[in-house]
Formats: sequence, structure tokens, C-alpha cells
Amino acid sequence: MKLACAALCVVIAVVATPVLSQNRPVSNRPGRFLSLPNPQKCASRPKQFSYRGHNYFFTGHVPALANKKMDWLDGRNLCREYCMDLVSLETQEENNMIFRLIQQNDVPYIWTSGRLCDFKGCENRPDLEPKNIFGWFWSANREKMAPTNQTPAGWGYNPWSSTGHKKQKQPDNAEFDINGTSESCLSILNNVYNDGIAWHDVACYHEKPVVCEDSDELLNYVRGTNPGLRL
Ligand SMILES: *[C@@H]1O[C@H](CO)[C@@H](O)[C@H](O)[C@H]1NC(C)=O
Ligand SMILES: [Ca+2]
Repeated sequence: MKLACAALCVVIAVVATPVLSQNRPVSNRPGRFLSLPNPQKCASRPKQFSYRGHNYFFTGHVPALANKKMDWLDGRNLCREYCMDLVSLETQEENNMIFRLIQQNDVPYIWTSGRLCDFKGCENRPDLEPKNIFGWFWSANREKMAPTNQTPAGWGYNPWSSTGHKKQKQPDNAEFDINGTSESCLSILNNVYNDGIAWHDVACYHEKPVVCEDSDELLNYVRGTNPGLRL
């Protein structure tokens, strides 16, 4: 479901991507920005598997990146240099594909592009309240997620874990209760809480491998500015 409200799109756009807002700060840490795509890297990006016209790769399967772990924003930026972004899981089929990758390769956890709208511009939005249920979206394309307490439309299960650090269903913002750090980013954890492979809200500073997925926006941008480049 696309975000209905243009206001949210504009607001998230500042933080969450567009080509036109590359140079805006995206976190409290000074000097951190979204990266521009690198046309050469886009043209030679790893294409390990594909789904509905998008290519994907897992950093653990790229020799030069195999041992790399990064926080959420660095993960986005690694992907973005390849005209990709962190993976977004809008359908059960796509989610199952990523769950299988994690299961078959015994991957402990990855970052997705899922993000809580809890930054500047997300205030005064009754439609996003309560945030833990209605405030989640995919940063890569700014698509709103289904309410976290419901099985998404067209799915046979709710991908959020039913347990976690506080033995409560996710998202639980558990680290906030420990030391005030919000769990604003969406990670897939592999049985960390004896809960199988499932979605968890996790503080964005944690370092994890990532799955990158083609970004139509960045590919179109590089296509437009580099005529003849094969992507
Ligand atoms: C919060 O707690 C986690 C887990 O113990 C720790 O890794 C992190 O550094 C802490 N953050 C702050 C700001 O104290
Ligand atoms: Ca959590």
C-alpha cells in the first residue's frame, strides 16, 4: 500500500532517500549522509538472485564483503552505491525468499530497509499512532507497512516475532527500556530468541550483514544521467 499522504512522503523523503535530497543529514550523528550511486558499481552490481524484475545480493556471498557488518545507515549506503537499497519485503513470496536464504545459509541476522517513522517530520501524525503499530515503513521506496499487530493483507502469517528480549511480541522497543536507545530499524533475526526466523525492531547502531535489492529510483537516475550504460 503506497503512502496515501503526500506530507509523509515529503517528510520521509528527506531522511529516507531521494536523489534530490542526497545531501541532507539522516541521523543525529553529524556528517552522515545518504550516498550517491556509483555508475560503474551499478553496472557491475552483484546479481545473485532476482524476483519481479529486481536483482538482489547478500553481502555474505560477495567475497570482498563476506565478513562485513555495518550499522543500518552504512548498510543502506553500501547498497545505494550499487543503485540498490536495503531489501524491502512487501509480499509474503519475497519475504519467504529472504527467509529461505537466511535458513539455508545459517545467517544469524540481516538488516532490511524497514524503519520506524520516529524522526523529525513524523510528529503530529495521528495516522501513525500508536507508532509501534502504525509507524513502520520501507525506507527504500517509502511504502507504508501493514499494522504490526496484524497479518498483512495477502499473507498467511505475521512476520513480526511473537517474542524477544522482554518476552513480548515485536516490535517491543526493548533497548529503549534498557538505556534509552530506540529500536527504530527492522532486522530479520534467525532464532535469536528461540523464535525461528522473524522480524524484530532493533537499534540502528548494531552491525549486521545486509541484503541489497535493486532501487528503481536509483537505477532510473543513473540510466538518465549515463545514456548507454548497461545496467
Ligand atoms: C545500550 O545497551 C546495549 C546493550 O547492552 C549496549 O550495547 C549499548 O552500547 C548501550 N547504549 C548506550 C547508549 O548506553
Ligand atoms: Ca525488539
